[in-house]
Amino acid sequence: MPSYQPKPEHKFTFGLWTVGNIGRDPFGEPVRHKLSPVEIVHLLAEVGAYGVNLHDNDLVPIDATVAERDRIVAEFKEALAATGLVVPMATTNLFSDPAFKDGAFSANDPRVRAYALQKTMHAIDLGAELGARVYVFWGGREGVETDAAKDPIAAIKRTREAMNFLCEYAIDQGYDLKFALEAKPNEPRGDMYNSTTGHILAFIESLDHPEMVGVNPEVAHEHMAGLNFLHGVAQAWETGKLFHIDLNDQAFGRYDQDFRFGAVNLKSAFFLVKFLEDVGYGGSRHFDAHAYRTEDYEGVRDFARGCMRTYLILKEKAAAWNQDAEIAALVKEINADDGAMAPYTGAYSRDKARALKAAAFDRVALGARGLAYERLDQLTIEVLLGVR
Ligand code: DIG
Ligand code: MN
Ligand code: MN
Repeated sequence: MPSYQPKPEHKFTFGLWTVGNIGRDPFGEPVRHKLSPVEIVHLLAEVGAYGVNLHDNDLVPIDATVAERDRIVAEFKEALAATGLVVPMATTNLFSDPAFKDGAFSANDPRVRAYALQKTMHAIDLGAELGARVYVFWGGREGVETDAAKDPIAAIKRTREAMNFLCEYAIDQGYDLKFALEAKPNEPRGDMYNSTTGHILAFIESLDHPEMVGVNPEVAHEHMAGLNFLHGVAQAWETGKLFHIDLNDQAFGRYDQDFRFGAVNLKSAFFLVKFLEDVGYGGSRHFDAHAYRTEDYEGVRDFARGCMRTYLILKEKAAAWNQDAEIAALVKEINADDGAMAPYTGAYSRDKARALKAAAFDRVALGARGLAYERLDQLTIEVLLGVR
């Protein structure tokens, strides 16, 4: 029986805030005592994670002195050295402090916008110092409860100005960093800007340095918008912009549940894992999720192990799907091409257009053909259920 033991080459990572989540929610107080960043590093090492990610203030309190900051970072580095964990990604908390209650980069108050830039530059310095190669931006407060409060064009322009400034800062500092923007449609703001991965892919093209900016799609956030997560990830990948990914799970039409990976939509998790493995995605498999509020720290370990085990089990199911002869035959049949349409494909030409306009098609026959997707999907379900 395979062990499904996580290994460094699987690149499974967790944020300090994930297994460090103490179970506070809008309707209840914490249920778990707070772990220190060093304790979290050791917990992640124990369950077999490859890396640990962080917001600046997950590690360094917002009011820490420079000396305190340096001590905390030194202790954290010792824990990393002792466990072998790495820090592939870092990010800024621009959503917890009341100063950001109206957003950070898009805030109406120019002092807040300037403070957000200052805080992010210090956080980028911290991430670079810890060896991060990807820097995530999640605009947790970039939004409105009423559109009376903010001009959406102003919000876009302010965010673009901030991203251009910070790209230049990273270049000026000589940091080998890629920026990954993370979308979410709402929560904690009533409505958030850059609400889906698609919005962000368009936004990136308007930046001064689009080549260093990509996306960090999160399962729960696209599901909150009622979207097919794989399609957003595929579009990001196809344009070379899948710089990072936040794996978790989420029932459609709910608040951001950040469930254990595969805990709700096993079939969509399967197609996602199959895609990432088929295309050879080489980035972190980052679980931006947390244990149920019902759990103690043994349950938190179960949560973390479950994220990684489910990924590895689905990776094995994806290989089985790819190797299944009946599935392969159906996929071949579905994509059959006798070359008859070749004269009409590819780049436009006037002759091609003329010939195609004159071509005869049997529309009724085109519509009558059965496509056997029921058979193919049933076979997929049976691979997932372990009977193939
Ligand atoms: C929430 O999904 C966000 C924050 O946790 C963090 O800024 C980002 C990093 O993955 N995800
Ligand atoms: Mn989330
Ligand atoms: Mn996330």
